[in-house]
Amino acid sequence: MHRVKVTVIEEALDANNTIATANRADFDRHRVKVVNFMSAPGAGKTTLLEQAARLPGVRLGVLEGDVQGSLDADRLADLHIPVTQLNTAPSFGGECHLDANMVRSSIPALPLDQIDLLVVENVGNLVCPAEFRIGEDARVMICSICEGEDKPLKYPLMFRACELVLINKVDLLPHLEFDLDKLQYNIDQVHPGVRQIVLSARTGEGVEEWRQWLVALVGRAAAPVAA
Ligand SMILES: Nc1nc2c(ncn2[C@@H]2O[C@H](COP(=O)(O)OP(=O)(O)OP(=O)(O)O)[C@@H](O)[C@H]2O)c(=O)[nH]1
Ligand SMILES: [Mg+2]
Repeated sequence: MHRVKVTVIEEALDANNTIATANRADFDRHRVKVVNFMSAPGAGKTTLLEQAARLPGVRLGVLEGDVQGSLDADRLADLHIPVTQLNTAPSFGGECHLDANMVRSSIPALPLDQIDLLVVENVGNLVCPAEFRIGEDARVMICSICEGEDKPLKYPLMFRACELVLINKVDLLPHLEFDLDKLQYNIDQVHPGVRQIVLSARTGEGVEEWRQWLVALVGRAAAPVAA
């Protein structure tokens, strides 16, 4: 019985990967690089996308994933970022993450010929989004210092799944009992050597490094889709 359960989960993830590969083929055909942008709710995803509104030589588009509503999409549209809303309720049962099929359903609405970089803001959640590939070139997460130094140890998959970890809200360090070195050590424990950028969307500290990382991604040679 237990074995059947495991098989079903594996088949579901295989099916997701097959659709992710089809998504990636569509993105590659349009020469659009894709970032899967993940974090716990409120870590600063939309705020850091607002900071990426005008990247030199890069036309940014955003696919905004939320359970419901368009609050974040409205913020980005105010900055003239082309943004497409993807709500998981009601079409996808109010899921707490985006998967490849949900992203596939949005592709006809994306202006792929008018952008170079698509950032998919995933639903705020530190667990499930990391389990589903969507056809991205890179996965990036934010850990804000309000969440505690222990989060890499408690939610390791997200930290392992990403090639870049943004440590946000460091402007709040003087007001919190928070050990930044300990967080960085814990991140390195679960994902040795992963790139980390310490920043504050509030003060702008470190934000230029984040912007440059996005610009460099667009110039990166296409890599095969990871399984
Ligand atoms: N002090 C401080 N506040 C920040 C910083 N970055 C974001 N915030 C605030 O944190 C709150 C949440 O930021 P959002 O960008 O909406 O977070 P999010 O990850 O997009 O949230 P969801 O989409 O709901 O998961 C807002 O009130 C932001 O103004 C920062 O660097 N410092
Ligand atoms: Mg947001």
